[in-house]
Amino acid sequence: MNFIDKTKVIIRAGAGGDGKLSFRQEKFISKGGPDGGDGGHGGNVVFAASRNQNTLAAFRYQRELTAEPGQSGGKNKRHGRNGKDLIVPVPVGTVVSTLDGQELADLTHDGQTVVIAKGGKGGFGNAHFVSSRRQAPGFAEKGEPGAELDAALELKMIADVGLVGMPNAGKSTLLARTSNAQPEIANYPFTTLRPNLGMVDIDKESSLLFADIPGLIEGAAEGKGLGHEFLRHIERTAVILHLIDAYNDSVVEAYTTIQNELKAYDVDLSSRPQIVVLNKIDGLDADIVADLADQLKKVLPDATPVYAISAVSGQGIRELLYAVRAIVTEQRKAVELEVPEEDAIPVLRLTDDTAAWMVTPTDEGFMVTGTKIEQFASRTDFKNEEAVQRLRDIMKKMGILHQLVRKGIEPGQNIIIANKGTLVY
Ligand SMILES: Nc1nc2c(ncn2[C@@H]2O[C@H](COP(=O)(O)OP(=O)(O)OP(=O)(O)O)[C@@H](O)[C@H]2O)c(=O)[nH]1
Ligand SMILES: [Mg+2]
Repeated sequence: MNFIDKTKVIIRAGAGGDGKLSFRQEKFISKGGPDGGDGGHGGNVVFAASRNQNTLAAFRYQRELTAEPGQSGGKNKRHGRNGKDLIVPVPVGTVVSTLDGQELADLTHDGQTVVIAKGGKGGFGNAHFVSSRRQAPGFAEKGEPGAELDAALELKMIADVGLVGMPNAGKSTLLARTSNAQPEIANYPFTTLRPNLGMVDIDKESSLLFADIPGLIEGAAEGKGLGHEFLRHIERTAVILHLIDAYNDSVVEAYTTIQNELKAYDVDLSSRPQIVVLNKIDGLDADIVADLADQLKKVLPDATPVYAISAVSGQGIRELLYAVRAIVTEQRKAVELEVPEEDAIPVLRLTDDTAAWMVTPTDEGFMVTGTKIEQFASRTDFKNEEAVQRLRDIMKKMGILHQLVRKGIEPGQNIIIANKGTLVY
C-alpha cells in the first residue's frame, strides 16, 4: 500500500485587485469627477476535510495551491470581481503546520473547513477618497498581496482501533481476516513496514476503522526496530487493541514490553483504553489458554478482560469485535462530552495585535514595522505623491510620526516601511 502521510505544499492566496485611478469623461469638461472603482478581493485558500479523501498523495502532483487574484477596479466606479476561493479537499485527520512546526490547523471532522491563507484586500479606487477637502483625489490604492506560506501537511489517521503488539503477533492477519485490507503477512518479524488501514464490519449497522502498524520491540523508543515513528498513527484511536502471540515464552513479558514502549512515547499511550488479546489459540487446549489469560490478568488493571482468538481460524473474533465496538462507542461519547464545541473548531492563529508597530533607527533611515501599517504601505503606490501623502496622514493618526520625531528624524531622512516601500520624511 502506497501510503503518503507527510508532504509539503506552497500556499498562495490571491492578491487583491488594484483600485482604479480615473476621472469621468464629460463633454466640455477637461476633468470630470473621480470615478475609479475598487479592486476585488483576492481568493482565499481553504482546506476542507472530506471522508472521500484517504491520503495526501494528490499533493505529490499538485504542490502549489494558488487561489485567484481579485480583478482591478474599473471606470464608472466599477468594482473588480473578487477572486474565487480555492477549496482544497484533504482527508479527515490532516494537520497543517508551518515548516518550523507551528500548528496552524487540525482538520478532525468531515466537512470541516478552515481558511489557511487569506486573500489580499482589494485596493480602493480614487472615487473612494473623495471628501470635502479632497474633491479630485489623484491616487488609488494598490491591491494587497495575498498571504503566502510554505506548509507541512501531515495525515494523522483517525482510526477507531489501533493494533499494537510485537512483530509476528498476527496483527496483519487479524486485519486481513476482518477487513477489506490486504496487508502482507509472513512468518517473520517486521513484515509490516508501513501502517495499513482497514474497515471492519462489526454487523450490518456498524463498522470500525482499524489501523495495523509495524510491530514494536523493546527499545523502540530509542529507535530500535522500526522505532516509534508509527505510534503517531494510533495517537488518536479510541482504543488500542494489544495483540499477544500465545506462543510467547512469557505472555506477561510480551505484554509489559509493549506497555513500556507505549509509555515511552511522546504522549503516554499506556493508559489509553486497551483490549488485551491472546492470538493463535487454534492449536492450544482450552485450559492452557485459560492459564495464559490468568497470568495476564494478574498484571492487568482490575477486572480487565482478556480475549482469546485465532486470527487464522476466526475463533473468538466475533466476541472480540463486539467488545471493541462497545468501548469505542463509550469513548467517543466521553470525548464528545469533554470537548466544548468552540475547541473543536480550529481557527488559524493570526497575529492578534495588528495595530501594534515599532520604529527602529537603521543606517538607511528609520524602519517601521507592524501588521496594519505594512498593510497600508503594501496598498500604497509609492510613485504617486498624493498616495504617499495619504500614507503620511495614516502614520500621523497612528502616532508613528510622533514617535519618529522623538527618535530624532530630520527632514530628508528615509522612512522605510518593512519591505513595502520607502518615503521621505
Ligand atoms: N497458527 C496461527 N498462526 C497465526 C495466527 N495469526 C497469525 N499467524 C501467523 O503468524 C505469522 C505472523 O503474522 P502477521 O500477521 O504477519 O504478524 P504481524 O503482527 O503483522 O507481524 P509484523 O508485521 O511483523 O509486526 C504469520 O505466519 C501468520 O500466518 C493464528 O491465529 N494462528
Ligand atoms: Mg504485520
